Amino acid sequence: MKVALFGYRRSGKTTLLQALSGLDRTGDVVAVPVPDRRLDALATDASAKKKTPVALEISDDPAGMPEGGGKAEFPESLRKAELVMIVLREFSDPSVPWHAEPDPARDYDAILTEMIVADLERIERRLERLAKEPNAKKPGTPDYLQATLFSRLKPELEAGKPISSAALDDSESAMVHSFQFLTDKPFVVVINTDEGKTEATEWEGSLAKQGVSVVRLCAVLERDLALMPEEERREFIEALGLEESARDRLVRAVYQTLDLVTFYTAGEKETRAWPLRKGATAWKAADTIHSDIARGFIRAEVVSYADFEALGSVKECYRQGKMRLEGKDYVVQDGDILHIRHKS
Ligand SMILES: Nc1nc2c(ncn2[C@@H]2O[C@H](COP(=O)(O)OP(=O)(O)O)[C@@H](O)[C@H]2O)c(=O)[nH]1
Ligand SMILES: [Mg+2]
Repeated sequence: MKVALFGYRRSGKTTLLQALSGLDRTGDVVAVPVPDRRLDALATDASAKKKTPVALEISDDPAGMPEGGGKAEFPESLRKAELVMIVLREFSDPSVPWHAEPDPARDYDAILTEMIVADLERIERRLERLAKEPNAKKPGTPDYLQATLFSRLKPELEAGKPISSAALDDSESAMVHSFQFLTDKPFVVVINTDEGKTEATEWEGSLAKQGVSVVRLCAVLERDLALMPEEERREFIEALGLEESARDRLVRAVYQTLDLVTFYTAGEKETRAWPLRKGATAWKAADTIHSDIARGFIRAEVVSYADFEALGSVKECYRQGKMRLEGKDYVVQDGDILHIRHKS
């Protein structure tokens, strides 16, 4: 699960990455394990030697968007990411220079505009190439489809609309995805604010209505929390009247925005959590584990998490007939514990 941070310089991106990873020094890419109580319970039940949570691979943006104009540079890691976490600064701190009065809505618009311009340039370049391509004039060819699709997207971008808001069918989406456009990606917006400013603004509400999750946090506070020993941290979180750390809230926002569920494979050697697109089938789950397992797919043994929780162990679920055999097209449910029977 690749996630990229983006935002202005000094908006707190690197601090946020430290908060997420619990490391005071980070490289440009950090693996952030998703905290998962269900995985803990399953690993204990299986006496697992190894427990592997889902990991978000989060890349920093070392350059950052330049303040006060100047062309933004979009790193390769951002192009490759499945989701962009846009960090907006709201905290006021005279010791950290900033280009203007903090205004997350203004900065979001500026960032979105830069991304739209970058996508537009890409589309224009491609359309110029296609104009010289005889195939692009022959209906039914991939070049023709691309030329028609991109000609349709161009005015949308020119009107300031992100690609993600365009209505595309499956094959069009796939074509668009392969170009790694920036505004094709889902966003999670992080408002980096002063301690205790938890009240969402009207603007944030309107973003949420567009399907963009917004998380408010104070990156410096979260980083300090993340660097504390576990017990101390818990006391602190309680003392501050917080229910959960921002890391948990952010991970949830990413999961929601990407429309993911988690399924599990439970074993003594390894018990593992896997992310899967909501609505995906058992075959897709098998393919997530290994393409060989998908190729040899026979049946999926499925135990639902609710049954595991009620009976306390996977073995007991099997004993009491709570294991179901499902075929390739079974739609995997969040929390399902799968064992894929396959030909090798
Ligand atoms: N007061 C305050 N300072 C912050 C906060 N987040 C980051 N900073 C400070 O702002 C400066 C820039 O942060 P950094 O994470 O390096 O920003 P980046 O350029 O976006 O990576 C650092 O001195 C941070 O300590 C915050 O929530 N509150
Ligand atoms: Mg930085």
